[in-house]
Amino acid sequence: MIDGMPPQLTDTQREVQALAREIAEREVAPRAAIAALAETGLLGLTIPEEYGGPGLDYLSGCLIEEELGWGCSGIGTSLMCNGLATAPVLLGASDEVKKEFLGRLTEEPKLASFCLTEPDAGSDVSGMRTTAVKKGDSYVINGTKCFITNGSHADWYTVYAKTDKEAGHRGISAFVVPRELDGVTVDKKEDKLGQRASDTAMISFSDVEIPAGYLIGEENKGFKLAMMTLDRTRPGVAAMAVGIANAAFEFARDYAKERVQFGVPIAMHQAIQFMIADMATKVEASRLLVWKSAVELDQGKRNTLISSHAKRFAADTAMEVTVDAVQVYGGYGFIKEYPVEKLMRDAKIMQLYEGTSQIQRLVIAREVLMPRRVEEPAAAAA
Ligand code: COS
Repeated sequence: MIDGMPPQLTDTQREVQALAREIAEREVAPRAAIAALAETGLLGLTIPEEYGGPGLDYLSGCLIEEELGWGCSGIGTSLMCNGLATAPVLLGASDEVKKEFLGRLTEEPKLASFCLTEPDAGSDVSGMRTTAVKKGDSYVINGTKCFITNGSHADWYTVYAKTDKEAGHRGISAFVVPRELDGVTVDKKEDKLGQRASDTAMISFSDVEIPAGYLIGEENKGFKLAMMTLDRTRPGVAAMAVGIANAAFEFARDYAKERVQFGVPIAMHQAIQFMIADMATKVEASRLLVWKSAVELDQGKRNTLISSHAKRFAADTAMEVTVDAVQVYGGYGFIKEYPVEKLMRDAKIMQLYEGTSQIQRLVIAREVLMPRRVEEPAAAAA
């Protein structure tokens, strides 16, 4: 890719994109079923071939996420969550841990979850209270994590915990915690505004003892692993937001050509035309940001800035475009029988999870005003 130019998709990437659209149309949009979808191979896209995964590049992953978001972002989130849980493992875990836990996901259609957020620590990651205390060859984990996607169904969790309570972000470590261990409980399944097809749960860890080898990377380096993970997953979330926005745009465009008011299709009224035009521009611009953020990852570059640009802009776009799509539908837009109110409800989470739009602005402002050289943990160099 020439700097600043949109990438040209390869034939393989075009095939992946077409396949994802076909699956979204055939399986996702009409009926949501994780098990059936898992058989299509859409779980764990970025797991390398040596661990049994397809080892897809990030851009291909984003093409798939956009199409799934177009079909149903709740299902998309459920399917893509393994990518979030496995990213820190791929970045920093020992080969033994990678083989065991990535293997669990590639041998069978199983799920894994990423446990960072806590009831009192959302945007402020360093405020977490979960602790991991070293005891001989083990760590003992205590704490509660909330808003965990696929939490009720996960086979294992990536859990962040304080290994040094006094050290702020420099006292956090990451671990793999198998679900089957004593002390792991699913406390609460959340009832949500949107993405109702995805499972969101609260998980508690009460004196959960794990082998010391389940530490991911170095002790007290978990915060950076979390940030590096989000750099890698935000493009995919942004891609899903593009899918939602694109679906809302397509519905609004088609409806505007059919709905007749004042004797002409409403698409003939400039008030509607300008809304449709703005939707089209925003979808297009979001997609370009997403692709650029994914391509930088595929080129091995640190993509923090562009990743936040993409997540912020695509999430806000999804919200704006879906609200406008409801407006184009008028009163029908408010009725559940019509497709756009669901898209509007689903869009809201895009501005909240994996870093709110305000956190993305914070990251952007820091990167623009005070760019700094970030030392990434050694295990993550590859
Ligand atoms: N990659 C690697 N390292 C990074 C990094 C990145 N993208 N971003 C920050 N770091 C490093 C910094 O270099 C700094 O390193 P040192 O310890 O060597 O100084 C350290 O991490 C702390 O960075 P910073 O001072 O920016 O941390 P803050 O506590 O101010 O937090 C925000 C930064 C707010 C951006 C972070 O907490 C965040 O992203 N919060 C949102 C979390 C989120 O998305 N939650 C959603 C749930 S996950 S589904």
